[in-house]
Amino acid sequence: AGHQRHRQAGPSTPPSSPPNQSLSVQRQLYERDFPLYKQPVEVGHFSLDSERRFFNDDRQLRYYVEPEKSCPNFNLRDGYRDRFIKRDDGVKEKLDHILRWILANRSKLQSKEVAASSSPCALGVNVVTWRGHLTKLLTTPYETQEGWLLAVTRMGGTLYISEVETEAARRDQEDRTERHEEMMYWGYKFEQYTCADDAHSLPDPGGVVNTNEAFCTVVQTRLAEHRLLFSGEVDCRDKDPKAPPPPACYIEMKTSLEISTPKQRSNFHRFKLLKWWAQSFLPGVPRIVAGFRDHDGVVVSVETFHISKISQLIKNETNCWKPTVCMNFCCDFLSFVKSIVTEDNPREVHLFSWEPHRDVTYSIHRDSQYSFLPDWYIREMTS
Ligand code: 0WD
Ligand code: CA
Repeated sequence: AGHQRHRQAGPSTPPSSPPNQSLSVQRQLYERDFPLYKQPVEVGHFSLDSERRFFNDDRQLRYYVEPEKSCPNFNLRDGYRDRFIKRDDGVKEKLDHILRWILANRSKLQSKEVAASSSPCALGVNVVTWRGHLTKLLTTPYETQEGWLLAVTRMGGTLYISEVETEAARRDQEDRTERHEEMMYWGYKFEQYTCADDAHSLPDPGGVVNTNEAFCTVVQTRLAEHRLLFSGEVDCRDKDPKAPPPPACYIEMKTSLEISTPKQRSNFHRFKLLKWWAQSFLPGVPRIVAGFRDHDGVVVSVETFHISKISQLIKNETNCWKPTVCMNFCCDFLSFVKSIVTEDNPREVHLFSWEPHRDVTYSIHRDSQYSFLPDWYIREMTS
């Protein structure tokens, strides 16, 4: 079990100014100018095949095929019983795929600037994580339902951030209804109706949906002083060979209940678009293709959302979210983590924890169940 650490000064904090021991998530604290967020650059990608095997290539990348009609009548329930192979979500992969990618591509990462600097950090980045974990941070100031646990380890000057499932999330997963279980399939089925395996072929709605398969982009960017390296799953790309290079050619696919009342529209803007925006803004994916479905899982319309236009779209909504609050909170959280996690030790984990209506706090664990950097990675990076 962990214990709250009492004030302890690290190398970057003189004894006279110990780091704060908690971080507030109150929105008004983050309403300032939009922080610097450099255009994300794709530094690589990888694929996970139907058996969840890692490949350092883009074999799983798919190509978007615009539906024939704007009202396409896709039945998202088709194949749920007989043509669906679901990934085993009991297997916790933590950062493993990203770490494999890093080992296979180390030479591409170390810039001259880093190699020449006086305090070289092995990778030249401050933070390594999944895009999905950063999405959770961006939406935290507006989240009232679900908390999170993020495990952090510093090694070679880089902070590795990996999510730990909360008790509440584990319960929710166990209590999922049959209907909810099926609805989780609908998003993948929509991808199958709209994505083809290569630029010249058509989607195959008669095939099997296998959620082991994934194509992930690895991007590098900077949020204020934090150099970030993260990976995110990408649904498909523009099939035009003249489309801009990644990540600008990527497209995120989503499904959502059709909007029929002003209340539904307002909720869509205030809650769903926040999550959609945060997820795609982070890696620089410029557009989302949304399939609006009815209660029976039939897609009744398809609409494109441009990420750069979402903040305009929501401006007339009262009590709405602000991109600047999301980004400033994430930036301050990373600075908070950096001030707390000062010991370079792959076996130590600081577990940052947050529940709605609370501050972010942390506990420290050594050689515990929370350690997440695998030996094969530690060995390779410290030799
Ligand atoms: O084991 C874990 N605790 C996690 C594993 C947590 C988060 C991610 N992952 C892994 C999976 O290997 C997955 O391939 O990350 C990959 C996706 O990472 P991400 O892009 O950082 O995650 P996120 O942005 O939350 O999700 C992107 C897509 C989702 O699409 P929608 O449109 O529903 O947001 O990745 C899928 C899902 O299709 N996805 C997952 N696939 C497999 N395992 C998972 C997951 N745990 N979470 C989301
Ligand atoms: Ca998606």
